[in-house]
Amino acid sequence: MLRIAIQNKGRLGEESVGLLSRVGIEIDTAKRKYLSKAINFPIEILNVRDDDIPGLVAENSAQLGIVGLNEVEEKGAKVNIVRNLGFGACRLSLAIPKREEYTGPEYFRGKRIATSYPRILRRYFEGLGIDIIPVVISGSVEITPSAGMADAIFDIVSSGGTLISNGLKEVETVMESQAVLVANPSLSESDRELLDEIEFRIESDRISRGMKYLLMNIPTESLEKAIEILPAMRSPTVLPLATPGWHSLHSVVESSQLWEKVRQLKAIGAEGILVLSVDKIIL
Ligand code: PRT
Ligand code: ZN
Repeated sequence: MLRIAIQNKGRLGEESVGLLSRVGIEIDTAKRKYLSKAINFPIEILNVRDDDIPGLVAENSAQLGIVGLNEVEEKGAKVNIVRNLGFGACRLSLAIPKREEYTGPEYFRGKRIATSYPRILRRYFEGLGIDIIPVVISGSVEITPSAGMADAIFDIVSSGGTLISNGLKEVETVMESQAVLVANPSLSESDRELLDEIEFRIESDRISRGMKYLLMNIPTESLEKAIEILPAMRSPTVLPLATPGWHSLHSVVESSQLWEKVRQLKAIGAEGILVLSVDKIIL
């Protein structure tokens, strides 16, 4: 049976369950156990700490996993990165006390840098030929400079609020990260087929999330202009209304462009505009 490892709680847990549910892999969240079977897809869900996911997938205890790219890189696990999943975005950055003057990466020569990501940190400075002193710590990295335990930190940043409230400033971004779907490199034929199906569904979900379905009535003389405003997947659907001189127009637009398109359509006489969410788009 194909098995997918996801974070049991934390920042990625809920989003991982949400993504699986949107692609038709439902888990009974009321009784989320260490190992549970999906209700409607031949897959088992393994709920674990995020640190364990790269290793479990590399050892084939789970064939798939959802985990931050930062964890995959740090563990150096032999897994295939199948795709980005568009959530859990963050970066791994170097930060120093804000009163310090930053002079470029040379600043860090001989400095103590606290981190939970020693492997990525070492690799970065080895690449630059700069010797540093890693101070490995598993949590609360941001307090180490003020506690006199380190001169700088190398940690995950998303909004940057934690750095600011600890009197630190971000000076180098070493890596961008987000949640990724990972797979064991030697999947069986049947697991490969299931992964293809999951990937196909994730892609449909991704496309549809940024789209809205638009329906409106449009005066027939404005039809051509309306079709120019709305570049649909092939072309918009146009249906004559019972009232002469009017048509109904259906199309799909990117959410980010919705209000601009609505403004343009109203300007050419569109009426009764309906905006609907798109559940899935299968191209
Ligand atoms: O218990 P378990 O080991 O499973 O969880 P964990 O505590 O190790 O991980 P968790 O749940 O905190 O994070 C899981 C993954 O979420 C990380 O590996 C990243 O890929 C991703 N992620 C995204 C983040 C953040 N954003 C983030 N902001 N992980 C941690 N943070 C921390 C950051 O270090 C800072 O201390 O959140 C704090 C707030 O960040 P700011 O910059 O918004 O203030
Ligand atoms: Zn963790």
